[in-house]
Amino acid sequence: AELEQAAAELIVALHEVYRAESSPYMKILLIDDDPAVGPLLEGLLSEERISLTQVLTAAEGHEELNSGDWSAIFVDLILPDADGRTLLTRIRAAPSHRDTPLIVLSAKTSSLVKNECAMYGIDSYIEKPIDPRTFAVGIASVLGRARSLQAAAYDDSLTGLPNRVGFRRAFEPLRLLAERNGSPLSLALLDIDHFKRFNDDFGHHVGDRALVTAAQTIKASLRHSDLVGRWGGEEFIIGLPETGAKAAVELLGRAARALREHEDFGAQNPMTFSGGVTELEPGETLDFGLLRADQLLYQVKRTGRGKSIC
Ligand code: GH3
Ligand code: MG
Ligand code: MG
Ligand code: MG
Repeated sequence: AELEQAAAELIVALHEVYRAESSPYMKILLIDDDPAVGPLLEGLLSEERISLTQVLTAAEGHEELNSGDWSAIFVDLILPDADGRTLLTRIRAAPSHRDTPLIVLSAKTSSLVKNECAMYGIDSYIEKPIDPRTFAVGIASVLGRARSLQAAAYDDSLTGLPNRVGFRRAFEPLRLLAERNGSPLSLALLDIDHFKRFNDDFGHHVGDRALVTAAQTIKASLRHSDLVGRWGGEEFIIGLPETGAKAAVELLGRAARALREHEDFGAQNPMTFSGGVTELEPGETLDFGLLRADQLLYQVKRTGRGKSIC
């Protein structure tokens, strides 16, 4: 029992690591010949999870642009070897930086210059000397956008659950751990029943909200150590560590009941799902398990829906 407890704690810790990793860590590039600006920005952004790289010339800036996937870029207009505006053109021309939040820092206050910068598609123009309060206001929304651009890579924006990429990433350590400990690991693929009808009856907007409710309800009725993701439209995927297929089916029964009894749906419009559950054999990959889970799910759909089988 003590071992089981330790294993459960380890799995929860792994989830925490995943969450910490996927809560976006921002890499910011600062191209500015004033060495004091870097530490100043770092101080002002101390609440954010960032790493800041400062280069002092346009030439170095060019190099960094090629090498890094930056979350946001700050450019000073007056650089020793070039006009910063040539950098702006270059940044927006690069496919990888077309949407990257771009902020100009400059002592130039002429509206002519500001308008020109606006045409390059910059997100914010901050005058030097940097006033901390103006900076905070100007930068909050820009960094918010940088953060959500990054979060989009791993999390589904509607439900907040890991998306396909996020699930794959978080599932891998669970799989390796189960393999090493020789402990069971189950995989479930769920699909909401007749969801098209739900949309047709209530509209897409209500449908979206129902998906969020379904995601939250399913997640809340499982264990902290279970990993729940959104696999596609109205499909969810679940990794259940320390759980054999039969036990996983029982747990899904609990989730199904919670959904059935949820006040948002009720007896008139019960929300049900069908599920395919399989236990991964040691050495089996996620995709291999998915194949089986998908076949089982199809079988449930064909034979009446509303339950999970293994
Ligand atoms: P079945 O029981 O066979 O799964 O029936 P179904 O209607 O759920 O299956 P189908 O795959 O035919 O349709 C899935 C529906 O889910 C269609 C699509 O409009 C809806 N859907 C998928 N993603 C979303 C979403 O993000 N929001 C909303 N509102 N609907 C979605
Ligand atoms: Mg300068
Ligand atoms: Mg479907
Ligand atoms: Mg469906």
